[in-house]
Amino acid sequence: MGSKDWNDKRQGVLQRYRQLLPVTEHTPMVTLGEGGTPLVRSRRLGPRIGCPELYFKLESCNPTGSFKDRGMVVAVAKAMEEGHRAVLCASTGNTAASAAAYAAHCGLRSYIFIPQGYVARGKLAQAIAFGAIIVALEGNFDDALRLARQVAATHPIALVNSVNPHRLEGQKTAAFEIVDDLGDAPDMVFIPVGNAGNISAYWKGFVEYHRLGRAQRLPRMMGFQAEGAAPIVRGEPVEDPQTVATAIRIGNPASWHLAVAARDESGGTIAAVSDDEILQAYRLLAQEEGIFAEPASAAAVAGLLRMAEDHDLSEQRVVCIVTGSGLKDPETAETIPANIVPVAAELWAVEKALALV
Ligand code: AN7
Repeated sequence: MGSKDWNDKRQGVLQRYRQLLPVTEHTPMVTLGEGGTPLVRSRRLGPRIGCPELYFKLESCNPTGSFKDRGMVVAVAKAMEEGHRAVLCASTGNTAASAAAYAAHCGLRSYIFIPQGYVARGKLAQAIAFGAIIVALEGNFDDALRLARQVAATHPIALVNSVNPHRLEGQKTAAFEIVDDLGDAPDMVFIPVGNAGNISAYWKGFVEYHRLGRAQRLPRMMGFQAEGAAPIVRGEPVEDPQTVATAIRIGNPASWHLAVAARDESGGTIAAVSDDEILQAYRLLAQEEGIFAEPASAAAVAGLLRMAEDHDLSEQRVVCIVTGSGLKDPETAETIPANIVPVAAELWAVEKALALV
């Protein structure tokens, strides 16, 4: 890899892909270093499940620890270009953390609507640190999004949820990077589905690169919802969605139709995985690969593990999207039985505790 390539990856999403984004001469070229995330080849999990060519796209390496930064940098830059002084979003946590970060970077106010009691601690910590005004609603994400849309419709505040098309534009750049790294699109992309924006954005990105001739083929989009929050799988909104993966605790996704189109046009699937499968995948990913993902991201890995049981993946090039960092959600990590041994601060005691003597 030459030094030019190295620089490219650190330019930020707006600069690196400006030709394929809604960038004008008036767009502020903002960046916190988003994008250019690693595509890491599996060393243990892939070979073990009969999928020797498995990669993880580490979106957890973005500035606020999730893929949201790719779309947020575009949405916030366009909000500034349009003269807005404030941004607003509903969020299960990651969108909030990202909106608050880019708003702080640009000197905008940020308003964040969250479902009270259902946002992981790390995400809330970020929103607080970035100085967002946080509205904790007695309702779920779907209530928060409904109210955010109503407020943005009647006040001069930019709505930066993925119903804002600039968000999906930014997020599609992750698909560009995968093709840039592999030289072509993979056979399958495994990805968690919540509000259904990201699966739609990836598909848009792959299709655009294919049209431009930068990819020779298109992947199958394999999306996964949590069983207790699986409206697309059931074919109807879920009134009271529940899952350990709070990021995707969403009952009525805004990009429902786009996600179904991505599934059908790509010949893929959208299926549900249980919380037990999510937590098992969460642990495996950490302990077999050294990748600490949040539970929502593990839903995609859970989907892959299940598919590997009755499908031949030996000739398939597979990419699994690690959408957010495990550090976001320390409560879930603390459910894993820990190897913590209390020992006196003496050499003999340490050696004894480790069974070395
Ligand atoms: C880690 O932050 O909806 O299907 O408000 O945080 O595009 O919604 C987060 C979603 C997957 C699902 N993985 O993506 C929010 C929010 C993580 C996430 C998803 C989310 P979409």
